Amino acid sequence: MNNYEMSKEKLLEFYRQMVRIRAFEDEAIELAKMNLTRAAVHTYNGEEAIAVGVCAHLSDDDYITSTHRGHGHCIAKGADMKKMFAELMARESGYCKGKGGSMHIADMSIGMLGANGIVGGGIPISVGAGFALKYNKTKNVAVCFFGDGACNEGTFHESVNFASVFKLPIIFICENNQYAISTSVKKSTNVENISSRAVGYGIEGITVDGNDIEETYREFGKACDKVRNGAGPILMEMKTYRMAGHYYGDNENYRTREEVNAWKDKSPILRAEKLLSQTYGCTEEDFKTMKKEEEKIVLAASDSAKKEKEPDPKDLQNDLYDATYADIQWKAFVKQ
Ligand SMILES: Cc1ncc(C[n+]2csc(CCOP(=O)(O)OP(=O)(O)O)c2C)c(N)n1
Ligand SMILES: [Mg+2]
Repeated sequence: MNNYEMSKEKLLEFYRQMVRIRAFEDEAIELAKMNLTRAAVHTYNGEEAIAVGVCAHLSDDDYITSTHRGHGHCIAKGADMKKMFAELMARESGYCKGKGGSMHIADMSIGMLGANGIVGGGIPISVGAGFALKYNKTKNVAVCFFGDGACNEGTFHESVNFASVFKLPIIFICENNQYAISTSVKKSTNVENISSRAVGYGIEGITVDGNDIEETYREFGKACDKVRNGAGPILMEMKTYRMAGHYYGDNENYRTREEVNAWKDKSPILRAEKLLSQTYGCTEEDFKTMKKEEEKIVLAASDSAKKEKEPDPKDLQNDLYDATYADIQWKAFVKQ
């Protein structure tokens, strides 16, 4: 079996991961409702098949960069959910010692270079990572997740152009979830497929159905193999839909309920269930059991994070990048 064919075992594992991400997000919303989160929470509901299908092909030595909507990427890459919840609730044992919140979770031990509150901010970071991977002659890749809104920022153009010129091992993944906050992609972008922009950089562009786990897994697998083998960067657009509001508290007055409901039937979790029952004979009972098991794991992580202590205000100024020190070092270096 090659790297991208589906099997029952793989599909079951992917289903569990998608359900786990959904359960994490539903719990994050509950925590926000209880006023336990300390910064904005942007959930990944409806987009799970992208992170799961992509990260299945990556090792800890492959890098990813993420966005403000990063929980799904973190979980699929193997981040610790208790440390994530602790960060959301500003606890000392969180990924950033409770000082960063949802949009700043990073874990270098698994190649997760960070969520990012700056739209498009992860794109040039992935270029730096890709450059380092090539410079060190590795077979690893950098994967850059960003949104349809981010692809209209200048940094997208500069980054993809640079990556193309230097033939860097990067897969740029545009998660086209149809909106940038309240702006429909139809109003902001004058091409049918964002992947068609690849032509302008002399690289391959591919559009896939981002709600179909079989397709995201297979098509990313093929692209990833090419990039690992030196083909240079590829731009992939994964079409999907953000099922929840932009953030917890969004009134969603820019889209109709009919539109949202129409996408509910295309939910990646529902579609995986259909595939599992039609091809592999799984039952409703199986889905219920798996969902319950995953929810239990997620709730245990959340409950245990709730018990962690809050940071000591005395530590506020610790762990900051010391620009003054860096400046002194730089001046000393230049003098030599
Ligand atoms: C540089 C910058 N500009 C604007 C914002 C405000 N902002 C936060 S999320 C967002 C929309 C991003 O849309 P998209 O890239 O499609 O990602 P999505 O939220 O749909 O996942 C904007 C404009 C920001 N955080 N950073
Ligand atoms: Mg978007």
